[in-house]
Amino acid sequence: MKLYLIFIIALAGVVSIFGSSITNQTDEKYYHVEPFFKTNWYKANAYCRAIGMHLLSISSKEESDKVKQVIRDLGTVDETFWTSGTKLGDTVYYWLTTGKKLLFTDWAENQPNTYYGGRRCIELWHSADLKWSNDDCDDIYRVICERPTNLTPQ
Ligand SMILES: [Ca+2]
Repeated sequence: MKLYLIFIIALAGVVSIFGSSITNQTDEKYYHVEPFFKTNWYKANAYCRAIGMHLLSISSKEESDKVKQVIRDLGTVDETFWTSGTKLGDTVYYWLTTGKKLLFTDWAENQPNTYYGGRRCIELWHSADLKWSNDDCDDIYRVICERPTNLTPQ
C-alpha cells in the first residue's frame, strides 16, 4: 500500500511538469487540461500521445460528471473541448482511444446534427453546459488529455 501511494505521488510529479494547476486526478484517471493552445481534433490526438496520454474519452455518467467538475474547478466553462469521439471512417460514433462505440452519451439538445456530411468529431460544447455536440474536426478547440492512474507515461 505504501509503495502504491509513493507510485501515485511520483506520477503526479511527472504530470505536474506540464502544469500542476491544470492537472487533476480522479480515482481512475489523470486529466491534463492543456492551458497554452487550442488546436484541431487531429492535432489534439497527436498532442496527447506526445505527452504519454490520450485525448479524452467518456464511458459513463459518473466519468462525465467528473470531467465536467474538473473543467468547472478550473474556471473554464466558457470553452469548448475536444474528446476522442468521432465517426471518421465509420458510420457510427466511437472513441478513437478505445475503438469502442459510445456506451454512454450526453448529447446536447438536437445533437448530433448534420451538415453536408461533416461534423464528425465530438466536443464538450460550452454553449450547452459541456454536453456533447458533433463538429468539424478541423475546428479549433481546447484539449483534455487523460491517462489511467495505474499506467506510467508511454
Ligand atoms: Ca453539432
